[in-house]
Order: sequence, then structure tokens, then C-alpha cells
Amino acid sequence: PAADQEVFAAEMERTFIAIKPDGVQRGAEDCLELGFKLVGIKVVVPSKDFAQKHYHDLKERPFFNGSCDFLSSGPVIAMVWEGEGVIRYGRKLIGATDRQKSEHGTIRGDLAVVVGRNIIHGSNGPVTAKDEINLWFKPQELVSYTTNAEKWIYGDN
Ligand code: IDP
Repeated sequence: PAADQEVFAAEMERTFIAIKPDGVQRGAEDCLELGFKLVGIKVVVPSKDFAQKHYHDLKERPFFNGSCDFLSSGPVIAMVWEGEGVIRYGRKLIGATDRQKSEHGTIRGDLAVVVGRNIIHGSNGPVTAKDEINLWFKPQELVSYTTNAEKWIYGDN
């Protein structure tokens, strides 16, 4: 679904974040200091067919083919992050799709120059997040664990 059709809730959830090929070449993974939990990560070069699956909701858009070619052009760092409100927070950290509209202090706002090379992907909302996590990761590639900091991050009352 489009971002504006997704319903958000501040509950424990998982999102799919990917550093795209341009972001990998430019070292953008250094920008990720989320106060959230990384539960899955791998480096992959997606096939064109796989990229088409990832961008399936953009099939009708004129930039669909170019975006799929680009996503499959080199290594992508694929990640699943977990935490309360992580889907919306991830989008905020990434910034608007078009760099001209993304704020300074966001990854795209600071690093991207053109919309077709915008460094990083993050799920639009809960439905997309679930679909993308399922597409990119097998269940056994994701881990559940507790960090020592969690009780300080979330409190217990
Ligand atoms: P998002 O990545 O912020 O969720 P979407 O609208 O889902 O934005 O578009 C997916 C990707 O397609 C964008 O990240 C960008 O790489 C590419 N894209 C979007 N709009 C354009 C455009 O107008 N020209 C070229 N590429 C675009």
C-alpha cells in the first residue's frame, strides 16, 4: 500500500531497511545509529526479478524499470530492525523520497542528490514491512534476543 494508506501504531514491530547499491558504495551504513534492535542483516545482490518483486507496487510508474535495474546493480545491505514505533521512526530517519523535500539531518537529505539514487529504503508501513521482511528474509534468518539496555529504553512500568 502507499504510505498514506498505511495505519501506524506505536507497538512492538519490525521494519525492513535496505542500504541500496549507491549507499553501500558511499558508506551510508555508517549513518545508522538507531536506538532499536537489529534482528536480521545480510549483504545481497538482488536479481532483476527479485527487485521487481520488491518494487511490485510501482509496476505502473515510469521509473519502475530503472529502479529495478538500479536495485539489482550491486550489493544491498538488507536489514530487519525491531522496536516500538520502528517503522515510522525508520521513515523519519531516512527522510522523504525526493531529496529536494527531505530535511537536513535525514540520510537522504544529507546524502542523496537525485530521487533515483536515494541511498536507502525503509518500509512504508506495517503491511509493507511484513511483506518486505518475508520477501527478503527466511524466518530462520531472523533472531529474537533481549539486550541489557532494553529495560532502560522501555522501562518496566
Ligand atoms: P520510498 O522509497 O520513499 O518508499 P517510493 O515512492 O516507494 O518511495 O519509490 C520507490 C523508489 O523508486 C524510490 O526510493 C526511488 O528510488 C524510486 N523513485 C521514486 N520516485 C521516482 C522518480 O520520480 N524518478 C525516479 N525514481 C523514483
